[in-house]
Amino acid sequence: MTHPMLESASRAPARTRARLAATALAATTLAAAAVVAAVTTPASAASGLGQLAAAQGRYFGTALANNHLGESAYATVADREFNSVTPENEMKWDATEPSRGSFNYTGGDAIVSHAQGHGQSVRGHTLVWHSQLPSWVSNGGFNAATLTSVMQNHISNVAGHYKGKLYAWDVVNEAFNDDGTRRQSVFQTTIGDSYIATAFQAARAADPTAKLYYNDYNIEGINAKSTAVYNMVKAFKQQGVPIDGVGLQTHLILGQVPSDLQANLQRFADLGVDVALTEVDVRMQTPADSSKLATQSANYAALTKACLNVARCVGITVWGVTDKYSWVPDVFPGYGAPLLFDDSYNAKPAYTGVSGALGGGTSSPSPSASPSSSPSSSPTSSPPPGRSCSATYRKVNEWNTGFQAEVTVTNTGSSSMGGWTVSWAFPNGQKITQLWNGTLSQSGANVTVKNVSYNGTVTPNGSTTFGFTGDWSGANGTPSSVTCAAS
Ligand code: 9MR
Repeated sequence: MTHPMLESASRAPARTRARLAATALAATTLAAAAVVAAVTTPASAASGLGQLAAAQGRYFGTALANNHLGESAYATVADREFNSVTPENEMKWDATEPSRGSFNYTGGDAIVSHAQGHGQSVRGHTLVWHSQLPSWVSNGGFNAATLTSVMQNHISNVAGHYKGKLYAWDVVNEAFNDDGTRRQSVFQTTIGDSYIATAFQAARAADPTAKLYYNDYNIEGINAKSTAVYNMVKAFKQQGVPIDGVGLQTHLILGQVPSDLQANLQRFADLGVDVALTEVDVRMQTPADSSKLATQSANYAALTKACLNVARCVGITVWGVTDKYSWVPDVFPGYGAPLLFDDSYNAKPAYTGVSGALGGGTSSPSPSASPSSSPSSSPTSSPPPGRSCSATYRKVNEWNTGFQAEVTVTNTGSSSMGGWTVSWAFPNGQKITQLWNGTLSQSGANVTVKNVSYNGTVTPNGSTTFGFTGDWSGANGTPSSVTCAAS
């Protein structure tokens, strides 16, 4: 399988655009973000792909660019479909520390605030990378000790600024060559191999709750590069270097989903780390046609299934909301159309490929996604003999004012149950905003969730899971007791 290196073409146009976004558009971005916040419902969790993924205990995210949030179609699709976002450029070194010791969080803060207002968790991207690195770092002529402290200072400031607000950080990005050797970045040539472990230690110290990821491209299949990353992660786990996950960027070419993607995800997971597909796109030679779009749909379905088949594959992020703003045509002339929505924000066949793989229907999204219904609860009676169940509550994710949790219902009885009712009281006034795989009724702190038609029947020792997103403030404690009644 050949995956041309991303460096094979100039990134100059994209860089120019990124710089524009960071400077000239900064003021309009803020104004645009304010307008968006004013006209959308705050704290509405994503529907669409995000909701489907959440029902599978995963997230489905997108790269988000501040300078497009003022375009209503862009924001509408982003907020309807995705429950995780990655700032496309706003948290990179050139944006956050353009000159030594001078930090700018304008773009990153706007993304985080938008995400918090729309029930989306945030993957921070990225702390240490050879690209979009200001020349005061790359050409600074620092010795090893000074560059180490420059790097630690950058991490402690940036990760410290977002402490507690991010789900994850891509701590180090793209540190390997395709042949498995280390990329000769300024960090590598000045500090040596140890800079990666040092970066992870600094990130953990700055934000103890963010999941810390190593992130790279062309590591989706089992090859020299992914094996080099695998060996590093294995050594880190043995040495106690704090690493929580590996991000496989997944910038693919049409028809080239590695056949060993799932096996590769699994081998990383078996080291004791989470894995995620972090920057997915599937580029094709333009113009697109129906046959290429059908192949692309199958490719997206395959990579989605590969993730779902690996328990520690926590989520998938596509690298952009719409083909219109993809980085691909700038860097690979003649290629494009790599995402789930076309230039006019119509869902492409790839969208239904993903939604079908996530267990949803194969229809295109409707403009108004319907929230879950809230029927009233009916009184519970004694369970029939031999029928009993238990329920366990697990917080999956938490951000500033929102959270996601799941409850697993297990049949602890000796006969099949035909339905279940789970109840608890929230200790801190939490409020469920959206629930899937169950019917909800919440009155004050008291929550009751009943099965829906398709998951009421559970065989002995079998289990089923429902999930939800909610709002919290002050504290977000776990309910002290979660009861389950079988019928
Ligand atoms: O999509 C990003 C684009 O807007 C920037 O101009 C470019 C600069 O290198 O970076 C793009 O995102 C990259 C990501 O941060 C890391 N992996 C490769 C992505 C595509 O180049």
